[in-house]
Amino acid sequence: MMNLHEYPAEPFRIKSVETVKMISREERERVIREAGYNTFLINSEDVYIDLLTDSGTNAMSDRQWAAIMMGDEAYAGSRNFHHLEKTIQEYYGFKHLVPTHQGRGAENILSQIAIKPGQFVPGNMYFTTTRYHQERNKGIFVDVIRDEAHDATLDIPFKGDIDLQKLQRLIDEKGAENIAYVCLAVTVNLAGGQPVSMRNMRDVRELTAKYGIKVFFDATRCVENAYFIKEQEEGYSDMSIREILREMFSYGDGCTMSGKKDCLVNIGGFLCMNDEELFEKAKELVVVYEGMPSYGGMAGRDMEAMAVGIKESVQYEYIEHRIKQVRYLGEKLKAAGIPIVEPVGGHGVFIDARRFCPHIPQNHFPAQSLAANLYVESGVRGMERGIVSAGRDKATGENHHPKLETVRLTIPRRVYTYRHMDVVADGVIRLYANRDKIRGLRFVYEPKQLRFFTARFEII
Ligand code: PM9
Repeated sequence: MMNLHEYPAEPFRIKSVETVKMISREERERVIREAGYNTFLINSEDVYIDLLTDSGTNAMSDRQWAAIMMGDEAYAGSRNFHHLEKTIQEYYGFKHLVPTHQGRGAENILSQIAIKPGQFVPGNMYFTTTRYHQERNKGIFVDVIRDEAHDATLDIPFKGDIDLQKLQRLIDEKGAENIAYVCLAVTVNLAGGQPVSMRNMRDVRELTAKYGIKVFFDATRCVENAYFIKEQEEGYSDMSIREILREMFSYGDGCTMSGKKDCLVNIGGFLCMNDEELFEKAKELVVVYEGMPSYGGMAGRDMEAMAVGIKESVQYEYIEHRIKQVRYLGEKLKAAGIPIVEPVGGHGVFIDARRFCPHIPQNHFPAQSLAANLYVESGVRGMERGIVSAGRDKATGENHHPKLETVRLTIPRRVYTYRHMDVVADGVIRLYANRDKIRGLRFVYEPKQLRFFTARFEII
């Protein structure tokens, strides 16, 4: 039995609501067929509980909406830029800020200025857009996450850690001059939102410093990572989330950030760095791809809301509720025998499609089909995070075959209640009872880049 006292009530009151509706099962069957069995292609009006992503789906606070009215939309030198810059310096500790329209805008610029053709970019598991920009700039991504991260069944802390031996081996084999930088993601999205320990960050810093290799964080879910450190790593329980964040980022040279997640806003991102020369290069490119260095890809009002969001995100009550609400859904599913990635990570629960649908081979896209079937069963929209998301090897054209074949039920921040989580769990449990009826899929349209967004399928 789950102890409900472990799960704190929502640390907010609800001031504005958005009505959701459930369409009939027959309608959902039509909708998913017309969407080519890709949950990205469903209209949100046809979704009852939307767990596609935690990206840009945050509910902003009254203070953030008030900040929107404080937008200074000057083309140059907006006061909101200075507020955001100061907030990032204080809360994250990086010197320079380059605002972008979202995370991939920052990845685009960083990859262009920091990767020379043929250089290797070690990282703790790939992320779709991150690897895309690395490869587009002729970098070679190398996965140096610890092996355990690829095993859905292992319930151990800090599965996002970098394997230092793998990193050392790469440096020895390729030469430090052939490593562009280390990309250190906190948390690791595709491993199930798994955190990285402070100790590992410190060790990675120590190792790379010996060779003069830079470390860039993918800071997208850094606050969630900080919570896990406070909860689970020795020596950190008395430190504030804010202090933990500062220590984390002291082990890096900069970061890319999708503000649509842990900055609690709906749009925006940034690139940060301490190095003056790199900053000059980044500013030269931001005017090409985004906008003036003082707004990049964001409106003044959005920078203001982001500055407020960063401050709210480190409040303990907020982040404790956030992590525990996700855990609640995971524990409910586990108690019903549903195979999920363990332990439950920061931003969502990942259903293990290999064990849910053992009758469907990976080449027939079990997770893609499971996500489509869950939508029909319950009106809940999740997302495939498996072979379809992994795409093809650039050199050989063959499909990557990730060990993790999952459906991600991603929880937007401050949007849904525990009762919604109950409804989601009930839907998954019903589908599990009928799992043998789920069938594999094949492509009818496969885009060349980031195929998962717009691919279409049919039932085999
Ligand atoms: N993540 C997500 O749903 C949205 C795009 S993929 C459906 O998980 C990391 C760790 C991310 C991320 C986006 C980005 C890119 C970088 N790193 O979406 O461009 O999870 O703001 O950020 C998504 P943007």
